[in-house]
Amino acid sequence: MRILSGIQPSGRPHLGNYFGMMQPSILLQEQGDAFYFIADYHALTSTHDPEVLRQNVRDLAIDFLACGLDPEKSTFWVQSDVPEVTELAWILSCVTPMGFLERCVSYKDKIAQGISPSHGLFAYPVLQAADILLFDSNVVPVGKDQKQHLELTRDVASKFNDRYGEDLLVIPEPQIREVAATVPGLDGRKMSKSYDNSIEIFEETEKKLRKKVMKIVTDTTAVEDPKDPTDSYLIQLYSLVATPEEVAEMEDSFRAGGTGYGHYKQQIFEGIRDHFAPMREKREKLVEDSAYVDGVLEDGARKARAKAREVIDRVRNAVGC
Ligand code: AQP
Repeated sequence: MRILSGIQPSGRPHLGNYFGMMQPSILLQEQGDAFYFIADYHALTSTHDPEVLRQNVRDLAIDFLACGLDPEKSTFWVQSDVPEVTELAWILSCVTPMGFLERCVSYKDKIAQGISPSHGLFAYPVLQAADILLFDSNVVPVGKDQKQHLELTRDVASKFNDRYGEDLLVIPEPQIREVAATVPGLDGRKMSKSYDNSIEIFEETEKKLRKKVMKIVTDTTAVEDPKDPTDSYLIQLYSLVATPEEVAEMEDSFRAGGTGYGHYKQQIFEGIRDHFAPMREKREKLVEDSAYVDGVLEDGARKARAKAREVIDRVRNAVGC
């Protein structure tokens, strides 16, 4: 089973990125042939400063390794080090009906946020399809926001196979974990780097982390009144870092009343701080060892490229190029 996923170096990773994609990817590296990459070509749609992009790529590589990505078990590379992906993206573009892309909500979302409507932003899901199909991927761990893009990938692969030959491209399955399908941000919308509502997994200081957690929106129920734990952002965030027993205790306390939201936020802050403490320690060591990080990415690119060549040769042969 090949597992594949990617993450954009468009800023520091947050709880949504971690619980939606990084943590499941790390867990899955025990169960199959794991392929993970840093999507720098994708980040070009929003990050236009080359120095910032380079720094983000390096930081994200360190973050992912600190969180438990094991280069002995996973192939880990930077997207642009395997340029065959852009070749496949073009070939797939030629089988992708415009209607598929016009339906994608993420493009409309980004435009609404004020990102300039480039062709890259519009065609982004085709590059994403190429990312996945270039490696014969079977399983793709992602957050719920990527569900539509995964469906598009499957549809594009089917179109390609219908036109050029059955079984040429492997049809992948998304894997979306219920508990972290959409991690809420400070304002209750999806946590996102571009909504300015995120809690980074490695906030600079404990004080900053606490301050952010204290900003999570809540309703105006008085301290003494019972509170509804259903659909509470606080419960959703706590579930990510607490045991089921601890979550049940918080839910009971909500229903009983007599405790203010500030108290729950303090528990969430401590849960996040403790969850990431060992990773933060590992990160500090990795920051000092850039030769190791470079070596991991170079090695990963070599392995990923060998697989990519196999698939691109098969595809070129099929289309007549
Ligand atoms: N809030 C979230 N809940 C669950 N999963 C999430 N992911 C992102 N936000 C949440 C998952 O993280 C993976 C990598 O995402 P990405 O950085 O490549 O792009 P994104 O989905 O667009 O994440 P952001 O933070 O919203 O980035 P910007 O603002 O740059 O667009 C994906 O698997 C995603 O599902």
